[in-house]
Amino acid sequence: MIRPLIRIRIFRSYMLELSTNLKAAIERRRTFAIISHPDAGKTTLTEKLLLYGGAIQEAGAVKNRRAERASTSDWMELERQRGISITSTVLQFEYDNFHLNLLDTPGHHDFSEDTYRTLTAADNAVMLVDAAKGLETQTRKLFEVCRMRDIPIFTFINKLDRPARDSLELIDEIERELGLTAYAVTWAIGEGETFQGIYNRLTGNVHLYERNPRGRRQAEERIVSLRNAELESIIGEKALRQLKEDLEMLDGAGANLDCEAILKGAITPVFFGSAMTNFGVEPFLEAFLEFSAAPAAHESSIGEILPDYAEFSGFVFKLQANMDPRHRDCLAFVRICSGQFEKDMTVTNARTGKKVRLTRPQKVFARERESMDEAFPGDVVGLNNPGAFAIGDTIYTGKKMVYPPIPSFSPELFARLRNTNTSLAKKFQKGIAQLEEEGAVQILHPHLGGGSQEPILAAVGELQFEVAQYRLKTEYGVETRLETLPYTSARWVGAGWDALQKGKDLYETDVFRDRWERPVLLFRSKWHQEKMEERGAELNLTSVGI
Ligand SMILES: Nc1nc2c(ncn2[C@@H]2O[C@H](COP(=O)(O)OP(=O)(O)OP(=O)(O)O)[C@@H](O)[C@H]2O)c(=O)[nH]1
Ligand SMILES: [Mg+2]
Repeated sequence: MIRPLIRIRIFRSYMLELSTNLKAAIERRRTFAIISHPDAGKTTLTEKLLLYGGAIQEAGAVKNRRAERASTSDWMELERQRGISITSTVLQFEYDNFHLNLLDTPGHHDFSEDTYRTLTAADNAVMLVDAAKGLETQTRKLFEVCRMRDIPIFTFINKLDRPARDSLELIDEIERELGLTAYAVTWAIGEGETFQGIYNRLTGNVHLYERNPRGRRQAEERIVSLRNAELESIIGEKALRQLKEDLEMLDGAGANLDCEAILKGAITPVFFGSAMTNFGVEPFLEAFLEFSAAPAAHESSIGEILPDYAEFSGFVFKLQANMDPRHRDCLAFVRICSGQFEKDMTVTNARTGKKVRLTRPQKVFARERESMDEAFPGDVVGLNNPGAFAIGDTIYTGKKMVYPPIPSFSPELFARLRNTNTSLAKKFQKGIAQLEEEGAVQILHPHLGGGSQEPILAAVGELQFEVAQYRLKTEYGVETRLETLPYTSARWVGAGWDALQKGKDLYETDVFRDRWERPVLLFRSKWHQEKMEERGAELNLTSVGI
């Protein structure tokens, strides 16, 4: 029999050990999203980071030729056919005693809602820039989202193996257009045909690489100090002269690599390289781990929640069904914000107030998953509890709390989907409900009135319709026909149904319900929308449902 005092001591030392474990686990975690305009090379860089992290033995290509391995993160068949990312992907891997959660996002504007949701789960962003193109529209927009959250932003200037714009000019463009200081951590030696490697300003070393077919394996690397007298004969007199001139300019610019400023997102460390040939990938990863933010505090309804808060909490930022054709289930992706996560733990869903036992948590690696027993703040876990979760849900133990909602986008395109085979009505409905739940597309239901009572699809971009049709066909076996509708915008009625029913003239506006039974008005022109906003101030119209 253990005496009470000793029991308390044992309990205290057990709690102390738990909190020390938690702190150490948090320190080891880095959670980051890769963002940019389409085609800058996010999925390719993701693949190479996995290669250097030892998570894959051979890197696949985005547009794989026959018999060639496909990239890990573009797992969906349509992504592989098109060579673009459609949905964000979660990948976990280890590197040098760090535990990384990488989120590869789609760059295409039509999928930006998915990208924005995924960004809420990231503590750091890696912004890719195509060296030939410089900053592009989507990159600028996504940068602004990161800036609003003040997260550290690392810039990787990619595709140096192809003709590129002047490096100093690119740095200048980032500083001018994004209004932040850019500090070049690595610098390209040559470009296009003459791209030989990079210089690392942190170590004073030159990294020279050998190319291998599409960079399937780690690049053979030779590291030489800038001070080594043989460097000139290795890289050539012209390249060395250019490098020294550039470095003088950079040093003259006088910026410092201030850790605090990086963590606040005021300085972006810049790296040059080529994800395809693996040049500069490892020096980038090493510096990223040194300067990036570990999981930090999150705002909540009960104040700031620190990651080492003893109670578990997290939020659902993504749902995805049918990733594994053998299971055909739906996974909820949860970003853990505080406390230790354990298999079989019981949490409360703040939206429904229901308790849920998390019996089958999964570690996610693109479409692959494996069961897991524990996870820590910063980690993304996959939960398989059918119907229990919606995007934006907060789950917690202990005191009731809610994390801020995840913003949704205002749809601008509307269409009706017709099921061409009525005997498949059930499957069609199931598929539509699933796409709605995932937020792959929004579904609106007509409210009373004459005309068709069929639900309609609402999207930010055309490609969302295409993906919906494709997924209905491949995942549910339902062929559909798309009929576009003449609406141009939607507004949610913040004041609710009562206000709407007080007999306002709706000026040819149609009334719909969203999945949460909230009233939505669809307009046939900007003019109609503005007129309604002007005359119906008491309806409190908003561009998204809140
Ligand atoms: N030459 C060259 N091509 C590259 C490099 N990195 C990526 N690419 C190619 O650029 C194309 C787009 O690459 P992705 O990795 O799919 O780009 P992404 O940013 O993931 O594109 P989305 O996800 O669709 O926004 C592919 O054909 C890649 O092979 C590079 O370093 N050099
Ligand atoms: Mg991609």
